[in-house]
Amino acid sequence: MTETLHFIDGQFVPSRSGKTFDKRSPLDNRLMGTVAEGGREEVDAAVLAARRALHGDWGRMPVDKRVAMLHAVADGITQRFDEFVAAEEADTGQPRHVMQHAFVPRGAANFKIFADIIKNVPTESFMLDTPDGAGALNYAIRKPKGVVGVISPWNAPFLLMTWKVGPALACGNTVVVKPSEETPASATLLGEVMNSVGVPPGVYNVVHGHGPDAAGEFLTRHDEVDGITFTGETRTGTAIMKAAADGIRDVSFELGGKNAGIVFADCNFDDAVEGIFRSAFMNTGQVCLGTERVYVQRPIFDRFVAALKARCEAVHYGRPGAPGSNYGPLISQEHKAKVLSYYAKAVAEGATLVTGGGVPQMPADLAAGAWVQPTIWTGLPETASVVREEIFGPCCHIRPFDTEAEVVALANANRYGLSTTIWTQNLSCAHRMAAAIEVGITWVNSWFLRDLRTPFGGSKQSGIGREGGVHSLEFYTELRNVCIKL
Ligand code: NAD
Ligand code: 6OD
Repeated sequence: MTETLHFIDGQFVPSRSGKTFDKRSPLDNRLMGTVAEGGREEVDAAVLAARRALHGDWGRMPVDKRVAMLHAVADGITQRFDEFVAAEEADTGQPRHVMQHAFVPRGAANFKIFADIIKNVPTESFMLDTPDGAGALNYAIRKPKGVVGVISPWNAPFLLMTWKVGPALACGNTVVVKPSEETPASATLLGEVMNSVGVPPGVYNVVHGHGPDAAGEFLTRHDEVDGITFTGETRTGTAIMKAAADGIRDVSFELGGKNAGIVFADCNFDDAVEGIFRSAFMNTGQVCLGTERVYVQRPIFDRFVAALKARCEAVHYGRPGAPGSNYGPLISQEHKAKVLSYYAKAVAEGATLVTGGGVPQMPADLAAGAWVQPTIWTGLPETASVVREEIFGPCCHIRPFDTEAEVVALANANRYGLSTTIWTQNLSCAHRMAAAIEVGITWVNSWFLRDLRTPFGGSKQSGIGREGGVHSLEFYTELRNVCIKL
């Protein structure tokens, strides 16, 4: 049994109230331990510690030293790689290879990339002509935004939390993180790394707890928080934006998606099947960039559906690291109930069930876990719930199309605009599609292939702002202009 504590001002502490909540394993619903339930007092203590650090050692630290420290954080993560993998595995139940090859290495990379970027960022300057001929020099300086509230979800906890904390710290801010209540472990472990490499107390703080009327909301409403960066559901984004409006605080949002995968008849067939399989079913479909709507050009439609069905039926459910296991459970019993309610709705609304649609037969020791089958439907209109709404589970609806214009209209007819994946060997078609589809990220013949220097974020109701590379600086710094009359 574990006891997960807050990390405030460099110390691991319980809640003053003594309140905790239970953490259960997604694999078998076993009680794994308790997590401190933060309230106003913990949020207040963390934010004030962050404010002190901002004006103290961290604020005064030369950039070179800060950059070296963030490299040391990245190295510290790498040195404790197996512990981070174990923490993520225990919280999410996802396959070990996903943690080892994708999610945990990104934690270290998220610190390195922004440390390197901050060393090399130029600022603009202008020479102004003045009537007396002397001129005036304008130049911009970048300052940290201040105390940044980071609110993160459970689906790729360490990757997504460090994707915010890395640039925030690189830019000289201090942070208070409120990780998802479902996945508290890796954020807490990172506190140990911060202490071990000498990051000053108060620079990185973690308060555990829930969202509405709890630690999450208290953080977003705190007067001493200068900006809020959030990844999660669109409707939570709405609540956070309202809270931020009260203090005129800036927000950066990475929200939900209902992403289209588009497969043209001229694609490399095997690559497309594998690519769509990954985009729809990796992490048990719990990826914001994942594909829940698939459009396949008519000449290859039946063959594609059959191939994807076969791929789904070949998954191996199991514990992370068990021989052959490549498919995990959903995050929780609540999420399982939500996904299964969509499985029922799809059938009620007239779907043809190609595969899945329920709960797999599991061995006795895993039977109580949050397992659901990878599921494919066809035959639904675009108005059906499972075609319009984000489910965030291992499922997709596949529909045939004939022309480029038709599929562009289908893909765009949704309130979300996060990402798309397009499979074709016709590069001109790929360029036309990329320009026409209303999303923040288009992948062609690939999916979730990330270059951290590029702008990342969502269009429409999938987000506000772009992070990644120098774009992260737009949120995590304030630009000030200085004008000197010569
Ligand atoms: P969620 O919105 O339920 O929770 C995210 C975080 O917000 C949690 O820490 C939660 O405690 C907190 N929270 C909830 N209500 C709050 C409130 N009123 N005030 C302050 N904090 C609050 O999301 P989730 O279920 O953890 O994650 C899944 C969602 O995240 C999906 O919609 C997915 O698409 C989205 N997501 C988006 C991206 C992206 O890059 N666009 C990435 C990952 C996940
Ligand atoms: O790769 C990233 O930076 C990122 N934010 C990924 C989001 C994954 C969503 O589940």
